[in-house]
Formats: sequence, C-alpha cells, structure tokens
Amino acid sequence: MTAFMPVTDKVIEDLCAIVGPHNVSVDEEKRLAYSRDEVGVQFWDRQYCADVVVFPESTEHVSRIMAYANDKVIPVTPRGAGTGLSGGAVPAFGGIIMSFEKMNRILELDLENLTVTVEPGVVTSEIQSVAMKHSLQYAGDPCSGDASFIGGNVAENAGGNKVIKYGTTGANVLGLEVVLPSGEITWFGGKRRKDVTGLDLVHLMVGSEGTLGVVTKIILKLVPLQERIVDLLVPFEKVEDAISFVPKVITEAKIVPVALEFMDRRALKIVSRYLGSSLPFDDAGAHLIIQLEGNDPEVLADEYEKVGDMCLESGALEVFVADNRNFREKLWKARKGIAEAVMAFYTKYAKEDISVPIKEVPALIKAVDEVCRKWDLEAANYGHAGDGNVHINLLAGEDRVDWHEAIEGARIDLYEVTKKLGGTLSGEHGIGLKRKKYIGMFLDEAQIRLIKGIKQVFDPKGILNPGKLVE
Ligand code: 2HG
Ligand code: ZN
Repeated sequence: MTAFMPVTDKVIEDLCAIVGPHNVSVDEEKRLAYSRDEVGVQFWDRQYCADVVVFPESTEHVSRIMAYANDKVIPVTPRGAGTGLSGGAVPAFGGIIMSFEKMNRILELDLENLTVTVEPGVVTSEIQSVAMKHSLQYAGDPCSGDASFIGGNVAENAGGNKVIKYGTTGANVLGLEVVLPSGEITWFGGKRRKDVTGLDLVHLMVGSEGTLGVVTKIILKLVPLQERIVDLLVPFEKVEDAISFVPKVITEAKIVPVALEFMDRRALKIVSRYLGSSLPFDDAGAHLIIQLEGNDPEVLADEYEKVGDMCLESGALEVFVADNRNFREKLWKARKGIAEAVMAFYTKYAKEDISVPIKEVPALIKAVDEVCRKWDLEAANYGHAGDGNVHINLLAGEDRVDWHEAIEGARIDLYEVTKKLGGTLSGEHGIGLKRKKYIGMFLDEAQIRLIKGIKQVFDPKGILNPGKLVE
C-alpha cells in the first residue's frame, strides 16, 4: 500500500492557487459532511474525514489537481451527491475530497444524434426533465434520482427501476471524458452507437467506483418518450405467488415492462408508517408494481388487461390500474421511500443489494426467511424483482445487543446461498468500503489479479479513491 503524503498548509496553498481559495475548504464540519454517504456512520469502525474538500469548476481544474496530487502522492476521492450506499465516496485514507457540485452544466442536447452531454455534477432527474421537454427520455432511473449526481451513477453503474427495458446507467452511456490520475485528459467512446476500435474503455470506467479515472463529461443516449404510462399495483396474498409471477410477464405475456418492482408486507408497513399513508391491501404478503408504456392507447390497454388477468389467475387479490398522476405518484413514493423509511426507524440493520438470475428470486426470498429464523432477525425485502436485484434489508430490534454478530452471520449465510443460486454481492450499489471484505467470496483469484493489474496501469501510485474494491 502506498505511503501517502500529508496535506500540509503548503498543499492547501497550492490547491488554492489551482482552483481559487473560494473552491477549497478545510472547515471541519464541511470536511466531515463531505466524508459521508448514505451508509450510516454506525457501520464504520472509525470516523473517516478528508483533510480538505475541493470544488473544481472545469476539466482543467480536475486535471491540474490530479497531476498535483499524483506528484505529491496525496489521495483523492471523487464525490457526487453522497447518496451512495456502499461507502464508495468515503475517504478511507483522508487527503482530498473532490466534489463535483460546481461542475453541474448540461453542455449539449443533440437532437439529431439523440444524445445529451453533461458534467458529472448534474442531478439525474434534471437530465430526465430536459429530455422530456423534447419528447425524449434519459432512461437511467435510480431511486435516488432526485438527489444523485449523474457522475455518481456512472461511477457505481446505478441501476434503478427501468433496467428490464432500458438497462443500467452503463447501457445508456456512449462516451466519457476522463482525467487520468496523472492529470492527462482523454476521451473514451463518443456520440457513436458502435465502436470496436480497441477495448471498451467506456464500460471499464462505468462501475469502477472512481478508482481508475475521474469522469468530467458524460455523453448519454436518449430514447423516445412514450406518450402513455400505466402502472399496475398488484397485491398478492402470498409473497411466493407475487415473486413467481414476475418472469411470466415477459415469458408468457411476451411484454417487456418498463418496471417490475416488488415490496413485501414488512417493507410496505415500514414505508406506510414513515409516510403516514398506506396503499390498498397493506396486509397482503407482497405488492408488485408493473409499469407499462406505449404510444397507442388501445395497444396499451390490451397489454395491461392481459397482464392484469394473468395476475388474477396467479393468485393476485386485486389489480389496481394507476393511470392517473396522483395514484401513480403515491405508489412510487411508497416504493422509492422504503430505503429512507428503514433508516428512519432502525439503526441496527444491513442493506443488501443481492442480484440473482430472475428465475432464482423465489429461492432467494425463501432462503432469507430461513436465514432470519436462524439468526432471530427480521427482513424487509423489496426491489427490482424484474431484473433479479433484491434489496434485502436485515433488521435487528433496537434492544438487540449482539446485532453486529447476528447480522454478520446472517449476511454470510445469505451470500453463500446467493452464490449457489448464481447470484452476486451487489447489483447496483457497488462494493466501496462496505462490501470489499466479501468480494473474495464472489471473485476468484484470476479476477482479483486482473482488477489489481488494471488499477496499477491506470493509477500506478494508487492515489485515486484508495482502499476500495479489491485493495
Ligand atoms: C432502492 O431501490 C434503492 O430503493 C435503495 O436502491 C435500496 O436502501 C436500499 O436497500
Ligand atoms: Zn434499488
């Protein structure tokens, strides 16, 4: 591991000369605030804190900061909006936090190439709004999209609610301007849809958690906005029935929904309590939200009737058609609010981000039950059932003294099952600091050796976001 140099007064002076004193902060409160993400501080063994926070305003600023830090061997941790759930932006070795909130411009909307070029500090939902004004959509849709920065979405390859139809963030990224740890500025990809010239460095960067290079511009793909959206809210008495129904929408109805989300009874209860409002049949074992879209109202109606009938034949208690904005907003508020609700009512929990082949979701949910019984824990299960990514939230009571041990035991059991089911550790939240000690359960020696080798090529001095992934 590299021996890093300390951030002295001289370093602060030099950073001020690069970005201007108004873009450098050593204020303790600020340093602490910028050293956290959404992983509760109770999960870290110590308080992480950067020595300085810098706010670059341009690619040139980023390049000069990186060249300087590389020369002086000072760690740099890039940071988006801090909505991450893996500690990916936590400065494990202190040093410099590079925050992108001042690089927040939408640079170009290209209606002929159907692309939008943005800086990393743009809030995800702003990109969606701009595209929408032109009857287009940016299809990346993480649950934290009203707050998250697109740069963070790229770094973690955020998934979200539209992955079955439109893919993850990475599937919507065409090009990236990247500053390498040396300070060199380069472009991977561009506005072109096809590119086999060399290796696919765009998608090596996507999901690399800010460990290889700093993304300073992003070219995203836009797709036509469909005129009509319908959400079905479908309560099932039994969670198994809800989950087993999921693949049938595609395999039997031959319809690819935009979203196919699930929330079990406990998840719904927690969020209802948090929001002070509930959805119908809140005692049901689980609810599905199935979103369909299209331009032709008749085709869309045929599709949702077909899916609705199939739900009823498969044990649904009712099918609610949310074809108006109010109802739709209410049900998505519930779905998107679960993560926050859990954090509001619990301090002793584990948020898991398991991803399995779609067919294995029922087996996974069954295993969660067994694991919880063994460790005397509860679980709130919800998430992107349509793509096999389930957020299992393991919950311990507030009075549980040995909660750390219980959750750790349950987590290891859960990971063992996940592996047997052909699944993996994280579908969309990333490894960061939080999961790195488990990565060896899922990647073999050859994979780890390759990842370390790639890191060495990009960042020989190991200054960029050190202590993450496999380090
Ligand atoms: C979601 O899908 C987010 O709601 C957060 O990815 C999940 O906090 C979680 O467990
Ligand atoms: Zn999610």
